[in-house]
Amino acid sequence: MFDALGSSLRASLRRLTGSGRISAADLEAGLAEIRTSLISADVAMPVVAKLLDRIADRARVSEIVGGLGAGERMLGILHSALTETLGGSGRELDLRERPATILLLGVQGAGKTTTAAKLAYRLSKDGRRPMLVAADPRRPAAAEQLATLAAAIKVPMHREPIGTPVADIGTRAIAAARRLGLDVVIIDSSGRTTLDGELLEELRDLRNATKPRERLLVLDAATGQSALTIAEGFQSVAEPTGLILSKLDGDARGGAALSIAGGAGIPVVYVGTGERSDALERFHPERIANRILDMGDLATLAERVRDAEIGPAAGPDAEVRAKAAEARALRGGMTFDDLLGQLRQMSSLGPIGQVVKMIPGMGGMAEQADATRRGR
Ligand SMILES: Nc1nc2c(ncn2[C@@H]2O[C@H](COP(=O)(O)OP(=O)(O)OP(=O)(O)O)[C@@H](O)[C@H]2O)c(=O)[nH]1
Ligand SMILES: [Mg+2]
Repeated sequence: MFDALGSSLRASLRRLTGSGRISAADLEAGLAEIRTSLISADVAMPVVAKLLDRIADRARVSEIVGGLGAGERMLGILHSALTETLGGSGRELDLRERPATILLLGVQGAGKTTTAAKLAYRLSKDGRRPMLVAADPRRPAAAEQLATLAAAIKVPMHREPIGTPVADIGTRAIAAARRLGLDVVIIDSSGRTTLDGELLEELRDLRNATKPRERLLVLDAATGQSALTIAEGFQSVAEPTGLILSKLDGDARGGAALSIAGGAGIPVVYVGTGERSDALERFHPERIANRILDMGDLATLAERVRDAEIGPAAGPDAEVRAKAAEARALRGGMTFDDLLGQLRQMSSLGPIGQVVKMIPGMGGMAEQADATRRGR
């Protein structure tokens, strides 16, 4: 993800800052190039406009024109404009209630059920005790799918016979979670190809009965800008508190994430990057901006390493070692041993292409390697 957007933005930046000094005309030309990069990566027009305004304002304020060190400052400006457009400081889920209730919403096939399992897996790794709830009153297959996923990640699941009203499923599930001493209830609702009245009514019932503090709208990144229309459709009945962008692994150009995060007015809390239950990442706007600009994302890489090292096979001091490695990585002082340790863990970290790009400067190298392979 973000490959095409990242490489064309970086190319514009290199051309703009190659001479070390930027004239007013250079800046205009640079902004025009950045605009083209964004549009060809499929970033929605209002988001393009917002981003360019931010860049232009900051460039003027910092009097970048004519100054020395313009390259670094321009990179800094682009980075902070991207971070802000992607949602600023990001957002944590509010899980203070006991049990905390999370309702997952979305149109058919958006990735709700898969995401419900991913979220349960992540929360149980974080020391929570989640329960999954199948709240599709019509399709037996929906509950079956959730049951299979729940069994694989060893998380309890609540289901009721077909035809049970969703409000009853919700309230009984919460009561069961309380009885079992579970602290998070994740409700997987049913999807529909269109946002018809029946679906919206069902969601309203479910919301009224369960009063979920978190109502997370799952949007398929591959649907691009139409995801924004879907988000609007859910606004009146569910008032989503956060977005989860699924299938970001398929968003090669990277425009969808930027369009949705910058255009929906609802913070993105997680992104799905694959079909496996561990393919869910917290959405940190700043880290994503790092990745787009090939400044690496060592923080996310370090978290993945820690998650992998604290798996069941890890030794007693695994957490201590992982924390030390994380601290070194964040200071930029990753040692060869750390890197070696990480290479050994590679299979548990996810696809190697995704991992390599989190290392500063490696995104560009991966592109060069691709280009060489293709004989360019
Ligand atoms: N590559 C990839 N595939 C995903 C991701 N999230 C979900 N999928 C796939 O998308 C398809 C639909 O996912 P579901 O979780 O069943 O979607 P849903 O919203 O529950 O669908 P309905 O219940 O029918 O409305 C499945 O084949 C998933 O494996 C992701 O982050 N990456
Ligand atoms: Mg489903």
